Amino acid sequence: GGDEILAELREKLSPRGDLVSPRGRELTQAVFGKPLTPIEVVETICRDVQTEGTSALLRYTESLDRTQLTGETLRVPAEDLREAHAAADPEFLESIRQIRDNIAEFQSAIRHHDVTIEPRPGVRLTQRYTPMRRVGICVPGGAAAYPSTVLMTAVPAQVAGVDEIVVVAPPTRFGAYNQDMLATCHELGIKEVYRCGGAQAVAAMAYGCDALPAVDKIVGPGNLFVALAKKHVFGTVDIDSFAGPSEVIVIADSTASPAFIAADLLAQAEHSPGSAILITWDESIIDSVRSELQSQLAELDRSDLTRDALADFGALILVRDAEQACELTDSFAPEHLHIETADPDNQIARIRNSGAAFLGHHTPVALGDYAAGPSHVLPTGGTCKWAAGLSVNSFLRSGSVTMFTADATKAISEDVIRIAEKEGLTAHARSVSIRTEP
Ligand code: HSO
Ligand code: ZN
Repeated sequence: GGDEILAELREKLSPRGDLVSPRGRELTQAVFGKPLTPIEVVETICRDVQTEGTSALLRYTESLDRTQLTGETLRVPAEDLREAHAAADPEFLESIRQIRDNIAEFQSAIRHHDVTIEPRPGVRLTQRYTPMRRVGICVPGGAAAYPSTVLMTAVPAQVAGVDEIVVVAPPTRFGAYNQDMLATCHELGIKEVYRCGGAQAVAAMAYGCDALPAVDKIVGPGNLFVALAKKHVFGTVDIDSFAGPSEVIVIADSTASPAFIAADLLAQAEHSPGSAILITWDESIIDSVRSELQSQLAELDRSDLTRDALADFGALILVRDAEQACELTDSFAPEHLHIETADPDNQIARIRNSGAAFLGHHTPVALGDYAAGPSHVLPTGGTCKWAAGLSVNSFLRSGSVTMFTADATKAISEDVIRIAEKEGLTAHARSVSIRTEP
């Protein structure tokens, strides 16, 4: 049944921080002198960066990322950012500006605004939202360059009004040396870009060091080590959601195009690892999608990686009806949900859990990945049951503001004093009665 297939996929998709892989054994032996689990690696790195600061950050950048840097060369010089921007394809920059505007328009519209009520005369209660001062963005740089991730994280932070935005990317050609990524940073006015990644970059941003002052919140995707490090430093700083391998569930009926569906599944699998699941109640769709997958795979640049990801993390699931498709989807709680049916509004209304939903035959997830407006940094692994995707509101901290007049304090004083006395906190009671007793 669909339940078992999805449960098995969830299991396979959950990265294990407590196991030593054969490759991990070799690597950790070389760097740490003994085999360590990813969790132990992250704890060691975070502790060292917290106690030793910049020197530990540089040491791990050398031993893990094979790049020798100093306190000065860690940060990308302003002229490198300028040059990357000057050398960039003007059409690429035009697209970056257009997308920035799309993101900013949506994020401004959904920004929380202060709410004030006057529930009784003389009582003013406010919930106010103020931007965080300084935030750090992790940009991945392992398997591919992601200028889109800079847009999808930095623009919401800018709309929130964050004062200082820091970008860290590993010192690789897909990371901090990627000209498209640097040009994007410059276009957005980001001046602080550091050549470091992994747990050491997260630890540096959380605890701060001479070369990289601490931030208040760390966001953005990364590999297992980045994810575990963010979890480790949570509490010292805030973090966004836990991001593991990317996922999509496509729900389709007989009105869907098998060629479109196959293209959508392949786009997700291309992330490699990426999980692509089709759920349909139309048996013929399954066969035609399967053959479309075969023919389209051959045309792709990353066809080997994509084929492997499909084999490991893909599924074509036949269900009884739309009802069952919605139930299965809801319990899986996918990062991305694409409903390719005649009446997608009907199905989305019956699904509580999805990180980002895309409706209809003409709304591929890639629109959201690159340009629509909502951020593509989304909760994976079923965590959208309680976590939201990144947005402008992720960069606002909030607090309450209360003000009472003398009369209003008098009016509420009896209740306060009664409860304070129950708690045995007579000083609390007195701080009210001193104002109300003649
Ligand atoms: N689908 C990814 C985002 C992305 N896709 C970046 C292409 N580039 C996670 O939502
Ligand atoms: Zn994507």
